[in-house]
Amino acid sequence: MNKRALITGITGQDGTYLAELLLSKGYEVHGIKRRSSLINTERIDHLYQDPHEEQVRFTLHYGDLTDSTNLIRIIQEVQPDEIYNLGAMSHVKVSFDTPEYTADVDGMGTLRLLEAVRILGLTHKTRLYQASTSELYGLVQEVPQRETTPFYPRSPYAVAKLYGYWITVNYREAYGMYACNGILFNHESPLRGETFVTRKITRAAARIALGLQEELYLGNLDAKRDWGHAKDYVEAMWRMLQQDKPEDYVIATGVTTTVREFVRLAFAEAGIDVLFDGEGITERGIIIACHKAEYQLPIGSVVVRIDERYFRPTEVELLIGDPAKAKAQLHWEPAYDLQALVGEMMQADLSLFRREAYLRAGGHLVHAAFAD
Ligand code: NDP
Ligand code: GDR
Repeated sequence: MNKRALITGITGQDGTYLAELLLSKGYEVHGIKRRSSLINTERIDHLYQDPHEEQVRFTLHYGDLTDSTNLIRIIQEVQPDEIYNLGAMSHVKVSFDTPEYTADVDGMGTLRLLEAVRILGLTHKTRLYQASTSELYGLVQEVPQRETTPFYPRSPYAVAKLYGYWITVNYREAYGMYACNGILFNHESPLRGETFVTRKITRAAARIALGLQEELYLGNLDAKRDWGHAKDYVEAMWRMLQQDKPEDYVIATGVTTTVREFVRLAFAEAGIDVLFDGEGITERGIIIACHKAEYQLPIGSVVVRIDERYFRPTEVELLIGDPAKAKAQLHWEPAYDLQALVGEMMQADLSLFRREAYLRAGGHLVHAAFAD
């Protein structure tokens, strides 16, 4: 019999790559999607299977991590071998605006899932993966950060995820559940949400190169992140649930890069060389060369400006992970380095916005794509 997996957050970046991976391994995949006024399944539409066909291996259920009766019903119906809890209000800056909701979904939501498994008597059948995060490390205590590094969360998001982390450990210890935390460092891809910094940058670099936009507004350019590719990271999630014994693992590349450097790399992929003038809060990124951009931009044009709105009340300045445990025990190795990641994201956004440029040139499009 094929294994059966249930994924919360299946409509997100990681949910999509994980569903693809599990389907390729022969799993029957069930996902929880939220009801929304507009269709929110764009990332997974290519996986859709008509429920009227025979041997359907991909099924979506309406649900929400704030609704425990819904979770209990779905888990009872699906009887999953594995649950991947990827659903979350995942934007750190937005969590300062919606702290209570974030705690409910990211913290209590994890508890609701674990309790559902326990209430249904599935603690010895169902394995659970919890999407923990490098944001738990917050204010730097030790570098590189590893499984034993103390946590010091710096946002409502990270505090909610801290609860999710410990309640997962507690259910493992109290009830003998196979439950693991993946402490994943930032991972990106062409499917990354448009308001996370990497995708915001690659979208803007592509649009500026194509003459669709003039400037990009960012916050803290000095923040350092350990960026990997989501495709590599979902492989690690799966491996964590295939071991003899449940444990928690750091998943990272071990390389850290500033936001400023990510901007340079992305624009360079579009043929635009950018120099920053280094004036702190008024810092600007200026074009110093424009070789292969499709729209010729004058040398000296300002393409990056700082907007204080994008700074966080408390920031996580430096993240760099040590994935030694995952490499040794899970035999996990990332296939992508940063250059390959930026290259793939830029190619995807350039081809996406070439379509917009074409429609605009023909007078068929009047409004711009918006991502703040
Ligand atoms: P996304 O923001 O792309 O996806 C989040 C998913 O959660 C979406 O499917 C979203 O649904 C769903 N969701 C949001 N609120 C609820 C809710 N109340 N009930 C049920 N589902 C909900 O995140 P990623 O794919 O990037 O991340 C996956 C998980 O991993 C998240 O938990 C995130 O916090 C965590 N994480 C991510 C890292 C990263 O760098 N990407 C690093 C470390 C941890 P909808 O599409 O309807 O909005
Ligand atoms: P992060 O990702 O907060 O690390 O959380 P994000 O891409 O939002 O920020 C990374 C860094 O870039 C700085 N920054 C900006 N960020 C955004 N979003 N927009 C800007 O304009 C901007 N300018 C500078 C930020 O201050 C920050 O330092 C992500 C999410 O996926 C979480 O769910 C996950 O847990 C962590 O990664 C690991």
